[in-house]
Amino acid sequence: MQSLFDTDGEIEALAPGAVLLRGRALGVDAELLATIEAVAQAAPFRRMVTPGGFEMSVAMTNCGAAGWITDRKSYRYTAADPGSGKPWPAMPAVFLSLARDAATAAGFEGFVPDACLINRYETGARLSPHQDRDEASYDHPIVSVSLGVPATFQFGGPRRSDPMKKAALRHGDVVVWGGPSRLAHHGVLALKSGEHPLTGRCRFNLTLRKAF
Ligand code: MD3
Ligand code: FE
Repeated sequence: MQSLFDTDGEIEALAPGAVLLRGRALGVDAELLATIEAVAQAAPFRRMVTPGGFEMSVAMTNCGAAGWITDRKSYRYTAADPGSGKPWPAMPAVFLSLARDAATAAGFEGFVPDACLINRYETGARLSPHQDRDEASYDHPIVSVSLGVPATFQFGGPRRSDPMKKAALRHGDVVVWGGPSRLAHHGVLALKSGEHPLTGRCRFNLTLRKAF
């Protein structure tokens, strides 16, 4: 049902090359969450350590041919889960088709991600501003899907000193970042206490990329 006040279905340009597709994942939200649970059974969520020695507040796992990790050595993509030595779980078809459809809607045709980082935020978890620079090429967009408790996202430009804007990312929102926005600095403010019927007190974010 559509009310005057909801914004689901709207398409908003956040910046050149950055497109917010409000509520785009709502039709498959339960399927995405069940799939996250299945991935996490094979490759559990864990809080990784940065090269600087800090434990991240966001818990992470991956699926697809490539998975993003950090440890004392570096930030990088690996074909295997360092926790188990086994390949990351395969990229689920529902992730692949959502990413491709969203990229097409944003003007990036033919996007085929090989990596999906799954972030799990509990109350207080945050991601400080950074660039996504560990991929082999920056010619492909990145698709992100938000599920559960809403978060405030911040994004700037290619320079750390560029001013940052804020946007609320709610359950079902999809953002596509490509072209001139591909190397924008971005982060997520500390998750506020909240509850969502499908995720409890958590927020999940899928980040679909072409890494290799
Ligand atoms: C802007 N994740 O995992 S997704 C990350 O909500 C990450 O968990 C955030 O940043 C999250 O690296 C934000 C939105 C996003 C993803 C990639 C981008 C924004 C981006 C790449 C370039 C510019
Ligand atoms: Fe990022």
